[in-house]
Amino acid sequence: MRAWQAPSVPDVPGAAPRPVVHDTATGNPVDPTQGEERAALYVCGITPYDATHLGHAATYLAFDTLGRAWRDAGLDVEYAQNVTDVDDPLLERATRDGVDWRELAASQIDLFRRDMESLRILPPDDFVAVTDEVDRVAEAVAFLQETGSAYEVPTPDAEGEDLYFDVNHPTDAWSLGDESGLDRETMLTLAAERGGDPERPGKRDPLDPLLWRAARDGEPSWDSEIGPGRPGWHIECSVIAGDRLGLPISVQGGGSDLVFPHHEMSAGHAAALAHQPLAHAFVHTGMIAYQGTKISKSLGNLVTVRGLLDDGADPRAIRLALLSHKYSDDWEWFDAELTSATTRLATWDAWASGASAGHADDAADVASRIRARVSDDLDTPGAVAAVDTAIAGGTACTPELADLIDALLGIRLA
Ligand code: 5CA
Ligand code: ZN
Repeated sequence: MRAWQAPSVPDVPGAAPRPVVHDTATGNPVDPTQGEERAALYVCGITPYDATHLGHAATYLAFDTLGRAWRDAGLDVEYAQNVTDVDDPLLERATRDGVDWRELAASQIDLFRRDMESLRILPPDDFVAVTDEVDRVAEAVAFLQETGSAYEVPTPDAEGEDLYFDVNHPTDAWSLGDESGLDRETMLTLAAERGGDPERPGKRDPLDPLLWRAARDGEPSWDSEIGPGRPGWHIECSVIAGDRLGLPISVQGGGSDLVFPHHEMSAGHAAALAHQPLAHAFVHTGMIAYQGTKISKSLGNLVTVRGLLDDGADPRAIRLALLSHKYSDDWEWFDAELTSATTRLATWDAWASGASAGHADDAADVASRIRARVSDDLDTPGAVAAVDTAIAGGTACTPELADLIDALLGIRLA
């Protein structure tokens, strides 16, 4: 599927250090490329049933920053992102609003593209709709069934049977808990909250996730070698990541709400399919809250990128507001965030346009400092502070320094 238009990224002379990121699975900082020249990134994409909110924006901005840091370090980056364009929340919203689910998805994907473009987020090389990959998912599920990792659960309300993944079937590259490190009780709670169905009768283990949902009346379905139905959630990401990037990838990314069950189970599926770990690192962004609770389409406490832009916000200020927080922290959005980012941006713009004279000798040191901060687990607040300090200390903004700020922070100063 078409992604969105790429922003220009200046090539900046000099070398940046290779980025190190925090891996959720081990709890350690790692170079997820393991010294290779190629970095393969998969980020879990949207379920397109409502507008892009600031939580989404912050998540895609964090991985945009990682992509920029890798490029600045001279690596070849390959990036794939899915769109969950058939799943329960989307179908439920379409039914509630009396619209066709395909039209709802198409319109929200379009909005997402526009928002990503406004924020100058680097597009993925492969932007993949799950509805375009149904055959591949069915093929993978058939393989899992043949090799003993998938099994049927009696499904009286469908013609065929739903298929589930057996989390206890041995694989050589994964066992339950490897990615999330959670205890079983927490897993059960999270599975119930995040799209799982631990109460469903007939499963071998309550934690076993759905791989394939047999066709029901009134639900979309596709004919396939395993009968008519539609993909489960986690398998889509395992299949798309493996097909587009090859396993193991460098980074599997998404918000921390995906640590369990989504990334845990995606890793389990990948291991059962390919005898490979899904990723060298699992990188998670914190959850952004608004009015005291996590921003969520289902909760409805949305601050959308579109809404802020329509109210006149400079997209660079939205970007700067988000970059002023550490990607992995949970934090709360206050309307004042935008006000202070707008003020900061005006100061930066005036500085870059040479409004105040300064000394250029240490501009290169400032550039090194920004590079060092970003490559250290994407410390964008540190990079923002480095610019603030440079301005306060009377450093002039050279064209090279402005280019570096653009290349790494994605902000083109006036
Ligand atoms: N389609 C699935 C992933 S395969 C999905 O989670 N879609 S989503 O639309 O619900 O979320 C898209 C991305 O935004 C995910 O990476 C999710 O972890 C992240 N996200 C959702 N809410 C927030 C939030 N409040 N703060 C930060 N990131 C968030
Ligand atoms: Zn995903």
